[in-house]
Amino acid sequence: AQVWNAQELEARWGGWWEEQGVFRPLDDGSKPRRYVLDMFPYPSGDLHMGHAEAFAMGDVVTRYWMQRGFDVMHPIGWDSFGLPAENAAIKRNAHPAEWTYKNIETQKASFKRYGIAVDWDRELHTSDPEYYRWTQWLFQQFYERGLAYRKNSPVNWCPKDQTVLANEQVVDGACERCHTPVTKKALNQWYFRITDYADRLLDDMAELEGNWPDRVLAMQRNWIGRSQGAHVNFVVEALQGTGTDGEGAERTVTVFTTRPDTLYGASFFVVAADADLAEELVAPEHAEELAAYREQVKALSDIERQSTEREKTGVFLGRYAINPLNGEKLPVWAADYVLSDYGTGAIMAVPAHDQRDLDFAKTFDLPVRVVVDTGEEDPAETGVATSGEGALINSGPLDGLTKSEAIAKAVEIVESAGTGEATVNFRLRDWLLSRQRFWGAPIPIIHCDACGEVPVPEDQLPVRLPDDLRGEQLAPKGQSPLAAATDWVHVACPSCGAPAKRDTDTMDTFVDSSWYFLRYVSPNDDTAAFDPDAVRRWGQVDQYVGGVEHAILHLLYARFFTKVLHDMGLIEHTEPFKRLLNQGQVLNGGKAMSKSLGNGVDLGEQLDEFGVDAVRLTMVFASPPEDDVDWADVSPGGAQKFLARAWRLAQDVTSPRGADPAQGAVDVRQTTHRAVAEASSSLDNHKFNVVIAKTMELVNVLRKAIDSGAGAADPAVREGVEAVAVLLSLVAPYTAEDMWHTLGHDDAVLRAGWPTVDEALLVDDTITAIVQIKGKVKDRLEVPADITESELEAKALESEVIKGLIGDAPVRKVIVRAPKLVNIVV
Ligand code: ANZ
Ligand code: ZN
Repeated sequence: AQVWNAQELEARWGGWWEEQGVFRPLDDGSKPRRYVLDMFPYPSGDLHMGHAEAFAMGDVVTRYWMQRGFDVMHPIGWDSFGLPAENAAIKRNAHPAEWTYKNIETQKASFKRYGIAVDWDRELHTSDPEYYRWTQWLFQQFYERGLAYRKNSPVNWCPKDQTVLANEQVVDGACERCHTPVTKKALNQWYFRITDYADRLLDDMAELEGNWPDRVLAMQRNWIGRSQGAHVNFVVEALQGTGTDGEGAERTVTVFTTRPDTLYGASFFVVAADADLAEELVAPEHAEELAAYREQVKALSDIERQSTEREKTGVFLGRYAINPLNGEKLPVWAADYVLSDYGTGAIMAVPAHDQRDLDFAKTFDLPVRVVVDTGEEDPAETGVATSGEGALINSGPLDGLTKSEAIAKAVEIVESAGTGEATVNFRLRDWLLSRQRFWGAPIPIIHCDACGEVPVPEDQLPVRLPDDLRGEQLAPKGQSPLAAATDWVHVACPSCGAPAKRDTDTMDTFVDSSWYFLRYVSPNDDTAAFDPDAVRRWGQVDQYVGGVEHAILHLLYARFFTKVLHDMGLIEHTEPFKRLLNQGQVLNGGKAMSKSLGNGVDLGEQLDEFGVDAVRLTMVFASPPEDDVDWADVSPGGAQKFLARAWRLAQDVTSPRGADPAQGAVDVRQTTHRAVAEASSSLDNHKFNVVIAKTMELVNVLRKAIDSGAGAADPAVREGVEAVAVLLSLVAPYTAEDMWHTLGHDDAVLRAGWPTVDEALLVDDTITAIVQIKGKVKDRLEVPADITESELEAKALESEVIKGLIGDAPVRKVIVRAPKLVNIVV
């Protein structure tokens, strides 16, 4: 007798699906379209367990929608620019492309073995000139619209790696790669003006509600950080020599506050120590002290600066700011806990109601004045600022008002006096996109002494990376390695012809991944980044699948790009990803796999030992897709046994194709139709593990039917086994395909179509209803499945058991949930 053998099945069907074009969408309008996308992999080496988990989940959705009759596009590509390739090249005296494309070949072979239903014809690499040409083109579109610009500003700088770091690359104040403390350095860098889209990035989240995980929406919202508040102007007195204002002139400094109601509680004024403003305001006798303090602040990260654990530090500037509401003079300080790039970089300090201000006031012995009576103890005594609701006190015209009334009133007063206005402030910063690195898309700008910034003409794109730099030449040296490629750098200005220089920075790889989902619709188009008609046909990504580590930046940037492209009139939709699924992690022994713990599991070894199908099935069966899978707790060996059992069913069926299942055993048919119905609803609710549980139940019933009953010749058994093959086609492609062909079909099982459920087979004739008294189960009744609420109530109250228990006690309430439950309250 034949036995189920994973290697044999993989050899038999590997490559066949691609030959048959099973994974390629028709794109001819004959069926409704669906677009499924897994976040594309970085080609760091071979596939690992994390990929295996993520892609197994995305594939369930893809294959299910294919079976349901959709024309599904499920593409794959490679996020193939980035630092690891550059580091490997430096170490091996090679070019980053060598390492990158070799890894891609390895990973690609593994993906094919893993049987993912992707259309390989759409494969893309972000490091191909055919791709980055359009990344550069998009940069220029942004540039023309004023959405890409250069500015000189302090950026995170790793003194060891000699490169700029994005905020997310700074972990606890240190470089995430080499752990060197990060400093700030003023540099001229490129930015995307994502802050122009802050409101829309927030507001459009309404349409994602319920379709994206709540925690991801919360993280996006928090990152954008909209604060409702006011700008209030303070006049800083007797300031000498402020340029155009002349000698002795006054100078207005604006603060951002979310609590204008507390204006009467302001007792000092603070500007960010690292802001130019601090230097402009400082009185000459304090200038030296400030300069020393600024040096000290430079070395700190924003996180350290805002830490509540650190002792507050600061320098008095010898100036006073006048409170526009009551004319009070507030001493002006410079401190590091106020950030230069948030709000206006200056605050009015209200120590009674803001903990940071209170800590500062305690350190420097500054006054604390309560202006909101919250009923709590005096902050000056307790050291705890109060932020609750209460009536205003010590606040002149605001006295007696509630917090929100006082906010409105204070805004009204400053607005009518012309000393302030209501405003909205965002935490979101513009996106710093330039990197002093080699392996990325060159910024397509030429710098000319006469003309300034000149975009490379469109017909000269792509600006290709030079291919003659190797090893040490790629190492970071405080400026981009491209600066050393002299032949490459020196060009004629496209505008005036004079000698000019290329921009030597490359783009953050997040730029590449902000539009790749659009490229897939027309991956070989060499006339445009994407074909707008094709984008219209496919629309949004219907289901996006990827890790929660991308919950903020990648998704935010992709959303931003989508909105800009919409505004350019190139696409209709404004959100890229309709539904988002964050798959869990694969752990081992309850912990993330890591080299240092030595608990890594090698995917290749698992596949060799158990076969692709058993590994995939184990991933999906372990838990709902969002939950982590602990590889120490699962049993790929058990999955193998189950697959072998399912596979044997197909070998045993003897009834011919097309036999009428209605002639077969009804109980077998009921199990089949119930399994399919429950699988459908579980798939719609992303409970993929339940699908497997239902399939297992069905396999058991079919085995029994074959071994006894009407046996292998029963057409109801054939119907059931065909359903098993279709259900398994979502997770165990090799086994399912083989079963399908054993059952006499020639076409791919993915083209079988989802079994049609006969509703009549779903209803049980009778059902067991539970009768409770005050929530405790007291009796069980066999009732018709379609019993009405009033019939069920009557039956319950007539039950001898229940009558005996209730006795003479009056029935106060009867809750009925037909056909399953009655709860009587006495
Ligand atoms: C007075 C005040 C009184 C404040 C009070 C708070 C409570 P969010 O909600 O995060 O927007 N602030 C403004 N700019 C700042 C900066 N550059 N660095 C550090 N802190 C800054 O916070 C806004 C509040 O944070 C502002 O409202 C300001 O303090 C402070 F009982 O003004 B508040
Ligand atoms: Zn020029």
